[in-house]
Amino acid sequence: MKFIDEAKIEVIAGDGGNGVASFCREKFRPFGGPDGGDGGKGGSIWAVADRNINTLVDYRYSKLHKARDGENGRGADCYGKGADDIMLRMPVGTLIADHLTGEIIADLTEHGQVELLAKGGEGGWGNIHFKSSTNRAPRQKGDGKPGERRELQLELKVLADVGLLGMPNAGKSTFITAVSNARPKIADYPFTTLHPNLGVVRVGHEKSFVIADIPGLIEGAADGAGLGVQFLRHLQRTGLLLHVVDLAPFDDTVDPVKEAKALVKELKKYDEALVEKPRWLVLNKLDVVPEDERKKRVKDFVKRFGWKAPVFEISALNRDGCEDLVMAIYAHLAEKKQNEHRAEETSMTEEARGINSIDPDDPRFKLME
Ligand SMILES: Nc1nc2c(ncn2[C@@H]2O[C@H](COP(=O)(O)OP(=O)(O)OP(=O)(O)O)[C@@H](O)[C@H]2O)c(=O)[nH]1
Ligand SMILES: [Mg+2]
Repeated sequence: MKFIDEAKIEVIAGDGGNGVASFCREKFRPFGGPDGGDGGKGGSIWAVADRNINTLVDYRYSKLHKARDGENGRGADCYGKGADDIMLRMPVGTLIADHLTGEIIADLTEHGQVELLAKGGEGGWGNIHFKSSTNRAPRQKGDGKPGERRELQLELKVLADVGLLGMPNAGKSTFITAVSNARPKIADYPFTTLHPNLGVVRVGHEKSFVIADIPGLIEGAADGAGLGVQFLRHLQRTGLLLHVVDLAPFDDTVDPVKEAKALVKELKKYDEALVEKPRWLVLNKLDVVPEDERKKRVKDFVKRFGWKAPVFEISALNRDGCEDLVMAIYAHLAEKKQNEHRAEETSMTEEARGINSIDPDDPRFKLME
């Protein structure tokens, strides 16, 4: 499932500093001549593609990016200081367009790619540049040029990193609402969610991931019961599944362990590869369980379900435990990504060094020894 993550930002490059008209006024140098320096250049704004950034969510928080103006020139041949450029780090895959004209300004396809978004204004000339044989005392000076200013539309096609699995009413949509920008419908009847929703979860500055909420599954789903398993295909490219379980069902004839086992069975029937994916257990609605019963209920569940891997206890409604879960997810995804990069880099350097192509029986190597 592809989903467009987008943000609108405004970039304002710095204006160039003004040049000055000034004359040398030193004792014993009565006609010292022009000595007005140039203005410094205004700061430019650039986009840099960075594979460590996953979404555009940070740009929804900071929309205006303004570089500083260059300093004005001064007398005594002093040039104004240029302002620093601003580098905006964006995910690889970001498409940057001019918001007003729709013109594509940049397509960030590779890690490290740098593109100019708004050019800083040039500084104006000081009067030293206007000196000529006919005009020894020029009073002209140039004003700094204004920096470019643009409204930009950023777009990124994202895939979900994490998928939510669970019976109807388990609280999947409540959870995605608690932790992300998605606002799906939530209600106390089954099959409230009829189509998948994606949400961007922001963990911190430049730290985010995407989570998918899909309709609930019930026993027999693989054979078409309920809404069927058609939506499971959206989870095939996610790196982690969260199995959300309602630990305090309203109807006390419902056994959460039986339901959880039924769900795993449907998952297996649909696709063994999904079952092999990292899957964490998320026990929800803990707020409804009396405090002195919680430990026992969780322990019983885990034992009867036969679960060893990570278990999280949360209340999606009042957000208890949600932050810890989100941090753990981010750490898991970041580690996975780092391992992938490491593997990629190792194979690239080996290729560059020709390691894979060295044949120890090659007579040339024997000669070199
Ligand atoms: N007390 C309590 N209620 C919760 C919690 N999480 C969800 N609920 C309630 O459970 C009901 C179902 O929540 P949803 O988030 O719609 O469940 P869902 O898993 O998305 O359900 P479907 O979309 O039908 O598959 C709603 O009435 C929620 O308010 C929780 O942590 N505590
Ligand atoms: Mg739902």
